[in-house]
This record gives sequence, structure tokens and C-alpha cells, in this order.
Amino acid sequence: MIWNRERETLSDSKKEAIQGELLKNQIKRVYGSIPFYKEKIDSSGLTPEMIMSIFDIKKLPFTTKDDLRDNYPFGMFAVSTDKIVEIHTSSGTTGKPVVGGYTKKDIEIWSEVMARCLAFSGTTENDVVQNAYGYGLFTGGLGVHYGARRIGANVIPISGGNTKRQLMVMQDFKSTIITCTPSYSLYLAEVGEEMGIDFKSLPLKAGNFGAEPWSNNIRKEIENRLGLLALDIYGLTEIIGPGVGNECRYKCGVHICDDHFYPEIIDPDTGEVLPPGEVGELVITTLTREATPLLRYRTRDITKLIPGRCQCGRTSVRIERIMGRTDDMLIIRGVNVFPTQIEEVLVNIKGIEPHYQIIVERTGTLDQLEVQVEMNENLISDEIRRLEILESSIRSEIESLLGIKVKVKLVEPKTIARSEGKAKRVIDKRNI
Ligand code: DLL
Repeated sequence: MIWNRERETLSDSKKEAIQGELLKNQIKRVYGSIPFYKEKIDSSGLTPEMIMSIFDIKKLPFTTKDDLRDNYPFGMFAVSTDKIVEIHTSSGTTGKPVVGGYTKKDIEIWSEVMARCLAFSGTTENDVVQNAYGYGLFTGGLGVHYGARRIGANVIPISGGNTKRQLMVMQDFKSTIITCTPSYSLYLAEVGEEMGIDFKSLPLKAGNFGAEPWSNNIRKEIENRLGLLALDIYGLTEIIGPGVGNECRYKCGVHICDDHFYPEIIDPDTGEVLPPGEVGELVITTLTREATPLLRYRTRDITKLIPGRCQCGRTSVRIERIMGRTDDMLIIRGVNVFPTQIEEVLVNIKGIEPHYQIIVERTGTLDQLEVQVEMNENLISDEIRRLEILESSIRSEIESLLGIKVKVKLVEPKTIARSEGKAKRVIDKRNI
């Protein structure tokens, strides 16, 4: 179902006209209300009047995460504090968090784009949405909540964690839609299977999974084990939270709500704008955000724009699922490695679970990458020799994909920590 047919199926020319008008207004607002942007625009030799259409966006300077940190907490706010009705922050663990402010209108917009995202997975007013994203400063819980309310679905604000209670609620309240991180959905599957729950007999029909990178193979695993349609939802605190975009049931890229968020892909080293199909860093400009608008924000997320139209009828720009982040990308002996590449290999191997962790260490001047993977219960009783053969076959598959030497260690079932939110895949012990 398309939630907002008029806005989600705009012709190119109409969309460009709308985006252009919104951008012009946005530039004037940020220039007049955020000293940081006034200075930045002035020093790049521009005036707000020089931005006349959406195609002029390329002239604007970028905004980085460091800019947000330098202006922490409220230096990037475009409205006075009495207009703010809610605040959220990023879930990052290093340094000061990123702060997003919302006016009443921002919450309206958030509800609208999240309603669109939930409609991608078929959510209607008849559905029961079990919202297992964390409520609180993290945007996941309340963002999904607002969208589900906008649709008129019955939302269960269970938040993250307390897995047994999640499973009880899922059965007793007859949840039809589940929203959580992909890694947590697999944990729900694991605990549910141990309790003897037959997920396929439950009314669960779909889930919007996101907030962390995941692969297509993990999607298959989630779909098979939970018996539902698993779609990717993307977003970030800086832009609005969840609701920036979502996959449709054709699963061919994340549709961006591009009448609110304008996406570009750049070469992260040079800043040059790349054409559709080329992989680079996603940059987003908020066209309608009132409280914390951002111009050309460098997300650090790596993806590409997908050319062409989607069969679902929406005309929104699509991006490939996020491959990783520029700051998650490991550079091991000069080779770029994303955890999702390793995940793709692991999920296809029998005898192991999709729970893994990547440990990076430096011995002398050499980086060592070790992949720890859980074996499953059936394998654990196997003789050592067979386990060694499995380890070495996993190793050679990863090595042939990445082109570097790695260590693989099979670990006992359930020894890798499960997460109720974003999974921690990489432990980087290097001091660099
Ligand atoms: O994770 C917002 C969110 C909540 C999205 C619930 C989807 C569902 P932050 O905590 O600010 O916001 O983290 C944003 O998480 O820049 C990406 O690196 C990553 N991320 C978010 N969604 C996806 C996804 C929320 N579908 C950061 N695939 C982003 C891959 C994702 N990475």
C-alpha cells in the first residue's frame, strides 16, 4: 500500500519543482537563524539568493558530524527553545552525542514519513505493531510509534529487551508487525525456538528492521525463522530518526522520502558528486526540518543510488542497502573490509549460527583479523578434526573474498553477546 500516493509518485519535473522551492526556503531559514551556517555560506562566497533550483544544491558546503559536535548541544538549532517539543540523541558511544530537536511540525513530518515506511510492509489500521525498538533518547522507539499512530494501527510500546516477555506478548496480543534491529529479531527467533514456539503459526506477517547494517542472507534467515516479510528501514538521528526511507516488497533498494530528505552520493575523499550506480558516501539535505535543518550532511554511510524506476509505482529515489560506514570500514593491510561482507559468507555455511564478532589486533606492525563464529548445537559434539576442517573452509572462503589472510575461530553456542539494539560486530583492539 502506498501511504501518500500524491507525494510518493510525483513526476520528475513536479518533484524537482517542489524540492527546489523547499530548498530555497530552507536556505533562507538556516542562513537567518543559525550563525554557523551564515558563516559557512558567506565564506563559500554564496548568498541564499544564488540557490534557485534543486540543482544548485551542489554549490552548498557540506556539514559533518564534527560540525555538530562543535556546536553541541543547541548551536545548530534554527528555532528558539520554546518551539522545541522533543529532543533525541544519537546512540553513538564515543564522545558527545548528536542532538536532534523537533518542533510540532517536525513531529508531524516524522509521523508522516514513518507512516509511509510502515505502509511499505503492509501496515494498516487493522495491524498490531510490536515495537521493540528502544524508547527513550534513541529515535527508534518513538519514531515508529508516531508512524504507527498516524496509520491508526494498534501499537504495543514494548521497547527493546526482555525477550521472554516479547515472545509472550507476541503470542497473546497477536502481533502482526514487528519492529526491531535485525540482530535482535534473530535473538527473538533463537529464544522462541528454544521455548518451542512455532512462529509460522503466529499472525506475524512483516517487520521493518534497521538501525544497523545487515545482509540479504540475514534477511532470508529472518524470513525463514520468523515466517514473515523482512524489510529494511533506514534513518539517522541527525536527519529525523527512522523514516528516511524503507524498502518496498520488491526488495530492490530503500526508497527515500525525497520530498523531505534530498540524497546525494559523493566520493568521500574528494567530495565530488557521483552518478547513480557508483558507490560512495550518502549525503542528505533536510528540505522541511524546522528545528535542526541540515545542509548536505555527510552521513558516513556507504551506498549508491539505484537508477531506474521501481515496479511498486513509487517514483522516489532508491539507495542500495547500506554496506557499512566510512568509520566502520576496517582497513586491514590496505584492504577495505566491511563486516557485512564477512556476514554474507558466514550465513551460507552450514553448522554455524549467524552470530559472529570480528576482532582486530595489531602485532608489531601487522594487523590481524580474527572472525569468531558460533557453531550450532549439532556441531558441538563433533570431533575436533571435523571442526578444524570447517574452520579452514570458512577461512578460505573469507580469504578468497577479501584477498587477505584471516583467522577463524569456532566458539561454543551462545557465547557471543546478544544485543537488544544495535549489534556490536567489531572489536578493534588496535591503538590507532
Ligand atoms: O538508528 C535510526 C533508526 C532507528 C533507523 C530504527 C532504523 C530503525 P542512529 O542511532 O542515529 O539512528 O544511527 C544511525 O545507523 O547512520 C547508519 O549507519 C545506521 N543505520 C540505520 N539504519 C540502517 C539500515 C537510527 N537500515 C546510523 N542499514 C546510520 C544499515 C543503518 N545501517
